[in-house]
Amino acid sequence: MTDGQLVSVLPSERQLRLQNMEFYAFVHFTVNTFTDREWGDGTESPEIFNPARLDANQWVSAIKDAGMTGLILTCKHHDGFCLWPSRYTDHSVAASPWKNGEGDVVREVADACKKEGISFGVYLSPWDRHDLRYGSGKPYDNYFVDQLTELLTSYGDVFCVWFDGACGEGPNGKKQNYDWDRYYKTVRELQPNASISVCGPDVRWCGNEAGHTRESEWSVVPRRMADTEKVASKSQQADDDAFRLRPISAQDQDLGSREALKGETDLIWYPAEVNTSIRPGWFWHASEDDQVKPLEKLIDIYEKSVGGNATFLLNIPPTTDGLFHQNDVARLKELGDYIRNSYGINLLESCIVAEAEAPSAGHEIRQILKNDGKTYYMPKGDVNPVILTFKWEKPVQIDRLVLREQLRLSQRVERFRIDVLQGDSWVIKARGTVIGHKKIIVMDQTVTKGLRIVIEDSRCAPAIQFIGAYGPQDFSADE
Ligand code: FUL
Repeated sequence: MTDGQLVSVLPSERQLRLQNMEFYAFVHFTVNTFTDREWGDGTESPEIFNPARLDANQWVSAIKDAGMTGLILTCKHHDGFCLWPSRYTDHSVAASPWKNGEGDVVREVADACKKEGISFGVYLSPWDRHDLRYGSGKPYDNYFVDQLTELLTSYGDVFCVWFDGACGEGPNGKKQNYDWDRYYKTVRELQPNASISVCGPDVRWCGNEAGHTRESEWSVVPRRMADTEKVASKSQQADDDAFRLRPISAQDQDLGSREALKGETDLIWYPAEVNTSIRPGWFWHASEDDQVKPLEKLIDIYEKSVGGNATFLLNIPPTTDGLFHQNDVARLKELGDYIRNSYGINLLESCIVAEAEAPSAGHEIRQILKNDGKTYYMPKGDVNPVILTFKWEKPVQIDRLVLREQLRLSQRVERFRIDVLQGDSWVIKARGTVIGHKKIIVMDQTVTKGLRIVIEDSRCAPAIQFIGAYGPQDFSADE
């Protein structure tokens, strides 16, 4: 494919919106919380569900403190228990002692989100181990679509519908061939702004649940990455032969380089989401109260996911009380404080020189120092390398850089380097590959009076939307 063809693959508005949300919460809550299990088998009695102190405002306030922008609730997990009083089953909160069967967790969470300006999303597990219709074909599809319709029409705006591919039925288990097209049509009709994630066309599973990220995360990938049946089985072995191409897997390290795209004829914009839990399990277990991920680990995942051209979906499981545990709440606050403190003031706004070697076909260089999402610098003509130079009157201390591309012009940058001024010479400080929505570059603390971004390779001309430089200014040096 030519460079022109590669950069003609563009995100939809809903994909751009989701990518801009960057960091949002997963909340896993169901009967498993009360049985101390990760997967329920569908035989749990609704009698056990009684989160006496449930307070969705506490959840929302904690995720806000972390700097998150949305919350996706497991409205129904694999065990089939519904957190809302669904008209289509009696296996729900309506049959539980919680609020005498008058409660609705989905409503409480959706309302708490709305009040605080947090977007609300729903997880509805296709795999249902309770409902007898599962495995029957159309009758189950009807049930699933009815439930989806309830969720998408009764609780206000939904930013994301998260379809999980997990199914542990095994070879002798029930087999339900989901009518994905019908599910997608329902979502598009009822909530056109909602992203359909993972087993869906808008957002791609990153390939693991441990928070591992790729060095070079491309959003332009072969269309066959979105083959739902293969994503659903979480292994893409299926029949790649049919494509007469190398097999492709959600776990592959390289999904979008020129090399990886050789021979591909059909590409899509399909950005990655990194999903992991703040604890070892997705659901709450008292035994894991002291296993909340360390702050450094969460910072690392944040900087490599949000700062690695992916979104970050971090799970926090409420306890049997219906509250986030104090250890999780404290860690979320620490993470949010770190993000706010580290990426608050863009040191480049105070530079005295901000110049590009080539004139811009987009906006002036100073305009990309404000993170408004709209502007971009793009060199006029065929320029390589593309060099952007910044100088300060007095030395500054830098330990983090943020680069962003203008995604409305696709993902273009393939290789870049960062130089800093030491005395009168430019010294290479860091190297990187892709940028995409956001690249965070963590460097040793450097005191300098100059910074250079050198784009060494890109697909057509790069369109740089934002550059930020950050670091604590508590140093004493003349440089
Ligand atoms: C997996 C599920 O089996 C886990 O329980 C959890 O919901 C995770 C996010 O996805 O496929």
